[in-house]
Amino acid sequence: MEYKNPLGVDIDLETGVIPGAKKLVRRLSDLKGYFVDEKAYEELLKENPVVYEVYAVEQEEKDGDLNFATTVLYPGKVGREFFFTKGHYHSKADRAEIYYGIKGKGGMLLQTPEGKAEWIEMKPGTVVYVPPYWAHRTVNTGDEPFIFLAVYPADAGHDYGSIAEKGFSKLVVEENGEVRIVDNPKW
Ligand code: S6P
Ligand code: ZN
Repeated sequence: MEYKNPLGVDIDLETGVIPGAKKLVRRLSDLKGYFVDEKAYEELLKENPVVYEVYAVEQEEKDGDLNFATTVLYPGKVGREFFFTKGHYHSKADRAEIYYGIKGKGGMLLQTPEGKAEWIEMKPGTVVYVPPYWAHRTVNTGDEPFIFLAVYPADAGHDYGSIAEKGFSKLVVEENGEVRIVDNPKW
């Protein structure tokens, strides 16, 4: 029997960086078609800001093993919609996930394949359980980076297809200085 080596790493709780992790950067240009206000999207695209970064420590895609990753989701809006991650189902749809809030303010939109949506607010210390079969997207509703840790099965995979096409049934927007969860007119 070959055993893997255990590993301990210290997440920088101010920046979300995991030393030695694989870094992924998502700019606004990677989120084409995701925001409802297309005019506001084209306008902000001139600056093409970084929307989020992911620091992932991933294993081979085998059942029983675990991956973990931090996400640093920057503050900002496209029109009235707050910056968010793409959002996905897991390719193995029955794989669950745990999120843990580290810094900043935001929340998670979750959705079943039938379109039933839930919004869960997150702050440092919040644990969110993502049950099997629910799509999940995080949203930064604050004015500083929203940083969190995700722990997920190594064989979960990411299925971005249907969210890229249809989005979520709800939008997270700012209305008169308040965070509101409203119906997605394009759903
Ligand atoms: C992986 C986990 C997170 C996200 C990350 C970026 O299962 O849910 O690490 O990958 O927050 O979001 P997305 O939707 O672009 O993968
Ligand atoms: Zn996931």
